Amino acid sequence: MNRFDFDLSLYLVTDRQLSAGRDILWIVNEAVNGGCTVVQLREKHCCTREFVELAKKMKTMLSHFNVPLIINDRVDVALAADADGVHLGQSDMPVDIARSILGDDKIIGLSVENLSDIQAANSLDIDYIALSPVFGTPTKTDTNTPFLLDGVRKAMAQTSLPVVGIGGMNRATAHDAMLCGLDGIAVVSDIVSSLSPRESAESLIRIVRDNNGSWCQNAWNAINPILNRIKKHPFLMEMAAGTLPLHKFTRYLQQDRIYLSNYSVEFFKLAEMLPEGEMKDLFAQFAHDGMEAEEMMQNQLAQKYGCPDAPALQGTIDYMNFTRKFIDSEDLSLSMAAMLPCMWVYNEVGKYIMSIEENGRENPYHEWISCYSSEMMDEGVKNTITLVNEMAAKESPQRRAAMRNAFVTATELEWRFWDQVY
Ligand code: TZP
Ligand code: MG
Repeated sequence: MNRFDFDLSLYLVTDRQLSAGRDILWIVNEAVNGGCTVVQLREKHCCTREFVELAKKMKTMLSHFNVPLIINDRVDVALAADADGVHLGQSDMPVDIARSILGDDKIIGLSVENLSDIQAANSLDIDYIALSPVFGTPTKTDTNTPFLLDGVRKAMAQTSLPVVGIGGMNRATAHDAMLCGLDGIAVVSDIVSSLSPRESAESLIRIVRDNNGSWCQNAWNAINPILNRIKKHPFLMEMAAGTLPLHKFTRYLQQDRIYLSNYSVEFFKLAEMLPEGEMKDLFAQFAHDGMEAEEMMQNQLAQKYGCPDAPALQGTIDYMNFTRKFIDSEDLSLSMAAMLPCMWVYNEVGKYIMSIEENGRENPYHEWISCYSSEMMDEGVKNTITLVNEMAAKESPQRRAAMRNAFVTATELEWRFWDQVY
């Protein structure tokens, strides 16, 4: 079992009380045959000896399926049974201590109950987080305020860790929960109390697989709050209305010229890194055409409004350093994820402003708006999305989460880029 590559899609959490007197090993066996990808043994009342015995049997059984066994709360039991990891809550053993006891090869998962838990979790040596609870549930009543779907969406933008949702995850709710971008769902009652745990797991995994969305779709969902902030930024609103003071626009143009000269170099490096094939050709073509169109538009506007050279502002420097780090490390997937917002968000913003633009061609910033909303940009972004989705599909859930984080951070830097010149 590789700590950095396991599938969180359907995460079963056991519960003896809710199993209607049936053997837990039987339930788990059925559930795994039905498609569960992770099992957490959660025993709140049984004695340590029985817990260890059960964990050992379960570990043996699950190893035939290559499904990891996670032990709830008890680091000692996890070690005794050579389980694949532990799951800790906010009041369980601190993660750093658990890590020092378990070593570097075991999985550690952590329940997070709010956004500040997530912030804290981001700097811990853990492998996934569980949003707890997504919905209120009779299975566990001593929980914090539920995240609900909106909270899940927000949470997805706040972390580079893989994320499962727990609490009220079942065949009725899984669809909507997955569309919030979760990497998987953790389920108790809908499996363990089911007449057929196997059929229940089969239905659940189908819902998860059908709705786990493309990487790009999930990443796009995660930036939704930032994108809304960008669209409402006075710089862009005034640009759409044609009332943006010229000196603010030229300040932007100065920064964008600096940024673009760096971006175009990186863009071509990206194209070079791609494996030979149709996608590489399409991407290289877009790199060439896109950059040419942007440069032309910039020169046109610079001629019209003047644009003397200016030093780079901090937001420009930070953004350039952020993408450079990935490009220099030649990590193709992370580089793509970090470079994508610049084209995708601009294209989105271009189309949005075009739809609300006043005075059309009379708008002093019309060239800018039409450049980013052009069909060529649209097409290029679409092809890049396909390419990134193909790349992400080959990556582990952990790497996909890191890509999502790069994408979100780059989008935040986009916001700051506009904000710094306003
Ligand atoms: N942690 C947060 S909610 C919960 C746990 C263990 C129980 C989830 O149970 P169910 O039956 O899937 O809602
Ligand atoms: Mg606990």
